[in-house]
Amino acid sequence: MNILDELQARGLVFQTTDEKALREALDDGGMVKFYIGFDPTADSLHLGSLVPILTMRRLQLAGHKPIALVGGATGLIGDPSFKDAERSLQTKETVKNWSSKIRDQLARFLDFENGENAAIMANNYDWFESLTFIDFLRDVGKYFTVNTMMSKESVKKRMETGISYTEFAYQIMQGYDFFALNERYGVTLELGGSDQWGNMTAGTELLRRKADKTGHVITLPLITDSTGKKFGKSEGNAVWLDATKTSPYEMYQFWLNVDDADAVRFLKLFTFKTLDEIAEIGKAFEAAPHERLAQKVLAEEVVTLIHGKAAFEEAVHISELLFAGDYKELDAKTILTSLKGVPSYQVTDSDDKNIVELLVASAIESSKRQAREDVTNGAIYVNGERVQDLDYTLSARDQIDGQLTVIGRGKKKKFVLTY
Ligand code: 545
Repeated sequence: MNILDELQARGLVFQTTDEKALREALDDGGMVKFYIGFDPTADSLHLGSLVPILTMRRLQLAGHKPIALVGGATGLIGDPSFKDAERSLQTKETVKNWSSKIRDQLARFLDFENGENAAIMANNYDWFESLTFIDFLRDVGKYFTVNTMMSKESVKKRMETGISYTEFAYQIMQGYDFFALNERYGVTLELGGSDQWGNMTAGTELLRRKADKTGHVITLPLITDSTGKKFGKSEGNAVWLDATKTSPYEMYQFWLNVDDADAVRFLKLFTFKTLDEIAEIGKAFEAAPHERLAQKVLAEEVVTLIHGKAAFEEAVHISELLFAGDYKELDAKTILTSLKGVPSYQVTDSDDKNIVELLVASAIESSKRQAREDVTNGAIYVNGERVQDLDYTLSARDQIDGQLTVIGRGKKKKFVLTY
């Protein structure tokens, strides 16, 4: 199976330029140099970038040469693709800072050392920095008609609400990158999400007109879940690749909680398990969906890929401690993430710290009588440990990281006291 068939079989191909030509290029035994661009619009990549990143790796494993491009210049301008409104400009300093963070993240997924097809890191600031406005308009702008530029989806959508000349020009910049990377490294293929089609074909057009060369494009589908929702958010927040923004434990939980209807499809998109292996997993999963085998494999594969084996094992360990209610072994941040949405009560200095009084003050119990009964019966847990003494007084040693105490009522109900 060649790489294009493999990508198609995994559901990774949305659209391509002339498929026959693309196939020939990828099949003729030679190495194809290809690129994907990432604009530094934040200080970290998130799950939305993962399919493109892993696809780069798949192509590299198949012998082709990846160029990971950080948009140090395009990040200063702002891609209007699939944005309803004009982006606000970041300072040059911020973009520079974010560029280096994105570069470091990308570097972890590709092999930059071994063999002829070792990956290359590039930044389009390198060629845009010295390109003057006059040269840009004369040597690049001449190849684009405003008519074609206006027909691109990214621009058309904004015709009613407005688009600045700055964002309007974005597609030419991305188009010029394809040309520049072709000149520098012989790049002949660009990949990107389906939102990037217009920008990418600006590049193949420029290559054809300015250099009489053929460039190819593959777009990847934008991932949605089975309910049609945009994928990659957990409770409305992006799932970041940076462990300080989304902990490996949170990411692990994200994958464990994937819908049954999505799990096998996601194995094809997000893991390096072979299609045969995935078919096997799929069979076992269908026979016993409640065991969540597909989600477990997904969580293990992706968390290990992004954060490493040790972090994956730690995430499993944390999950087990949380499941057992063993809060003493955990830190406050992890507990708070796992107990999002659980009712909480801010304890003040004037609160009586006796267990019965606190259960009532925090509204965990509706009356002292009920509170006493639950304590005596052994239904009340402080940080996972049963407290049956009606005179128990909460003190500093019950505060995890000086920040919180988890109160359990029965096996299931949880409350958080904060300080
Ligand atoms: C710039 C110059 C080029 C080629 C591409 C670009 C970037 C491109 C773009 N891409 C998106 C992006 O998102 C920010 C991620 C970092 C926080 O805007 N114009 O930079 C996404 N891209 C990956 C996929 C995408 C796309 O990085 O292409 O479709 C998401 O799946 O939205 O010469």
